[in-house]
Amino acid sequence: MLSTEQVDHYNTEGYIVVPDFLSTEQVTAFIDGMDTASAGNTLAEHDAARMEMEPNQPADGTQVRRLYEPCSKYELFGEFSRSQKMLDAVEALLGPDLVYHYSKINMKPAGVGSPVEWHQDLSYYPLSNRGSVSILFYLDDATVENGCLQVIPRRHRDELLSHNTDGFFQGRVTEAVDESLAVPVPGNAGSVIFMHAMTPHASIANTSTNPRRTLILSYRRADAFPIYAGEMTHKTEVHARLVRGQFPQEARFEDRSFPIPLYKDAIVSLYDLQERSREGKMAAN
Ligand SMILES: O=C(O)CCC(=O)C(=O)O
Repeated sequence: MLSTEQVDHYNTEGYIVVPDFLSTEQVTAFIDGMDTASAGNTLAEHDAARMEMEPNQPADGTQVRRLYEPCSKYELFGEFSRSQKMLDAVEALLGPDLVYHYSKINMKPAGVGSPVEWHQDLSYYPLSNRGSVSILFYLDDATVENGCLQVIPRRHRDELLSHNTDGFFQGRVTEAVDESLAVPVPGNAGSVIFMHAMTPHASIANTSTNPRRTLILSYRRADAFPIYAGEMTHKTEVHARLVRGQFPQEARFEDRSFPIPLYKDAIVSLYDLQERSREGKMAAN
């Protein structure tokens, strides 16, 4: 359970770190589960419905970049997403009626782990209100060197930063980010970051010799209904499910308006979208 001070910190700063949320045994079990899910896949031949590979490796390289939706595909993670400890912590932040939204595992392997550029999670999936939390569990010791999360505190109550160029969604902030305000969030394996879905965040490429594996889950208030944004809404809503409390009879609205992500081409992963954006492929022709 989170303390009142921790909840206050989350509300004020837009994030909170809790060390040792996971036991050593849980961390080991999650890493074993990830290894099993990844086994036998290579850049040239992998199950693209379940994972994305790091691009900068030989064709027979086995470095996975991301495992998709572990809490829906593997019972080890699914059970964790429904656990009382997990849901009690989320309830302390969002209230009693909770929807599980999505999960992923970002591997950030040593030497090749891709960067994640500044973005706010709600830019990807607009909701009727901002009651949405992204929860990052470090499964390795995360440091500045191996690409721990960085956040910009106290920015979650303002307007969404622009993620657009020429009206098209870029998957990353396209206006100037004052990086002097950025705070690195290191943590030991087993620690967790609860981050408001409007908190800008990023992480650098992992050029170190240590991996930085991170399990990420997201929940939202049950009265935070998705704003229909085309195919992306289907993609993210397919796994959404009520995990605690009551299904609401009303949607709660917070912002008078909210940007809708308009993709220039087919929907691709955050990494590919940000890379295409860097290369200028996401602007109008
Ligand atoms: O893995 C990271 O460092 C950041 C993760 C993230 O922001 C995302 O996957 O949306």
